[in-house]
This record gives sequence, C-alpha cells and structure tokens, in this order.
Amino acid sequence: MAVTRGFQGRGAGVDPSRVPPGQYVTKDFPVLSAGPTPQASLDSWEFTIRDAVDEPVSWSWAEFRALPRETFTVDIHCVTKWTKVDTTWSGVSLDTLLAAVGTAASYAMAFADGGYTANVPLDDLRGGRAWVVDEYDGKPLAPEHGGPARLLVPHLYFWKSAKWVRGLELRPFDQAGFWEMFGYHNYGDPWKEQRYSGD
Ligand SMILES: Nc1nc2c(c(=O)[nH]1)N[C@H]1C(S)=C(S)[C@@H](COP(=O)(O)O)O[C@H]1N2
Ligand SMILES: [Mo]
Repeated sequence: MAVTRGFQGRGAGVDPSRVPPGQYVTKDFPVLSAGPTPQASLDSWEFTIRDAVDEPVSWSWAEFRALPRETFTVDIHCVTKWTKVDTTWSGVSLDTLLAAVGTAASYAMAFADGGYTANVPLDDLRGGRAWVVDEYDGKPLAPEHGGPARLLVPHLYFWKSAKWVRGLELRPFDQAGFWEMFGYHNYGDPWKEQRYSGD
C-alpha cells in the first residue's frame, strides 16, 4: 500500500522555514477591510509624499504609471494568522518614490482613502522592501484588495500594507496608525510574532 504524505498542518507543503511562528499557509486570498471599499476615480487619484519642511511631491495616475516598475514575488503574513506564499505583484518601489523627496524624517504614516493609516519606520520603506503596487498576478489590483493601488511592505504583518493608499506623511517622531492605536504592535515583525502591543 502506498503511503501518501498529506498536505496538512500549518505548512501545506510549503518549506516550514518560510512560515513565521503561529502562522498557517492558505491558498485563498482573504479580504480584510475595516470599512467599505472606497470608489476611487483615476482622474483625481494622486499619490503624495509630504513632510513638515519640504514641498509635497505628488504623482497623478498617469505619472505614477510612467515611473520605473518592478514585478516581484513575495510571501505575505496577516496578523490573523494566515500566510500566503508566492504572491506576485507589480508596482513602483518606495526607493523610487522617496528619491523624489529630500527628507530628514525617520517615520512614515501611510494614509489611504477611507481614513485608514499605518505607521512604518522610513528605513523599512527603503532598500527594495516596500512598493506601491497596482497589479496582482498580472492584472489590475482588485478594489477589495486595495485597487487602484496599495502599499506593500511584506516583511511586516499585512496590516501595514495600506489598501487604497494615497500617500505618505513623513515625520520626525513615530505616531500610531489605525490598528496600532487599537492595540496592534507598533512595528509588527511576523518573525518575532509582534502581533499586539507588548509582544
Ligand atoms: N485601507 C485599508 N488598508 C488595509 C486594511 C484596511 O482595513 N483598510 N486592512 C489591513 C489588514 S488588517 C490586512 S490583513 C490587509 C488585508 O489585505 P487584503 O484584503 O488584500 O487581504 O490589508 C491591510 N490594509
Ligand atoms: Mo490583518
């Protein structure tokens, strides 16, 4: 009798070293939104980076689409314990966007249509680790997953990846964003299981 190893447990056939502690692998792509999906008009869409000192820098949709783009495959980790491996996105690296602003700030607050915010240290948005993405799996990003564009910071829990993102506010001091104010961890490293404040 042949014994078949089942694809069971938290790994689902995925190399366990890719699955952060306490996470399980899902093939689905769950939708998690704190409110309704906003309707964005691409005619008035802008992505803006502002800080306290310098003039804000904005890109229209056409200008954003004309920036150098990357297509890349990463794993994403939600604080509600699902991990999805090998997700493929296209968009613009935050390195490209931040190169347009000279800033002395150390922290960023991502802001989004609908009022959602997420705070991330500016260094975590640099070094090829963060993007504003507008395509998933070769197709325009679906509205429920943050289309027309979302932040993607896959090395932190997925709540940092603000859907419907419209810009960054750069700041000298850190301030809690939407979920961080409700008791989620301020930084959110999935490999250290930083789910809630105090973890
Ligand atoms: N604007 C906005 N961005 C958001 C959220 C949200 O409610 N609003 N939820 C966050 C959380 S908790 C998670 S896990 C992911 C979910 O993204 P998904 O719906 O594409 O899976 O988006 C994050 N970004
Ligand atoms: Mo989440």
